[in-house]
Amino acid sequence: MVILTNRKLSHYIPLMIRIYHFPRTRGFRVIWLCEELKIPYEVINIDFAPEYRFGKDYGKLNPLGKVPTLVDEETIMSESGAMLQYVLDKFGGGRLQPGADESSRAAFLQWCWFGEATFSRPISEIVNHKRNFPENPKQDVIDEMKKRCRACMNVVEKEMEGKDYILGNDFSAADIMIGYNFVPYSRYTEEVLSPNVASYYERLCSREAFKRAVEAETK
Ligand SMILES: N[C@@H](CCC(=O)N[C@@H](CS)C(=O)NCC(=O)O)C(=O)O
Repeated sequence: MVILTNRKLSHYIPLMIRIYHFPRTRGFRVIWLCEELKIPYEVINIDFAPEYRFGKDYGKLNPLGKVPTLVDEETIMSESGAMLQYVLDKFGGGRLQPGADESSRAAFLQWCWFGEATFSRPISEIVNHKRNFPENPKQDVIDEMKKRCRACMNVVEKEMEGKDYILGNDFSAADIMIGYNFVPYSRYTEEVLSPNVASYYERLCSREAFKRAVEAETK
């Protein structure tokens, strides 16, 4: 694996999956999955300044100027959950997701979508609100988003009773979709993780692939 920073995109020939990333953002999900599957990938940590994100190079890959972006040959993607599904389907060989005919498939899809569409969303609203209105943040907006974050956390807390992973005994990519949220949750709501969630998160952090992913994104 090679880690590059701010490389000129136009001078670059892709040899493996590239993940345009910024440390401690959603691209971590993709890095973590690649580590779990032990497939080669490359991280390109971009300059997060709007001038770069909306500039002529990166702006072509990701018109919303967000991270992550995944590039695999001709394929360009800008939704982390879709990237996970793409990588699982193309390189996973059936690992880390139940098959379409398995009874846990619906739960798998449910928790993957919950991870981004429902749980990440209010966390991001707090981040965006503070970033866009640093001088004049609206506390009632932030409080409402914190309430929504807590509601998501309560759902996970209840679901994790007596379980190792969100689908039961087996780790899956749904744990990546959900688990990514725990650090920004604590940082932006200023709340500690509830007991079942805290031990779930510890279990996730103790995975070798998780540790390698942390190293890869911060190199
Ligand atoms: N739903 C998208 C969200 C992407 C997203 O919002 N990324 C954040 C970093 S985690 C970002 O680039 N924010 C900058 C902005 O919104 O301007 C995904 O899952 O990839």
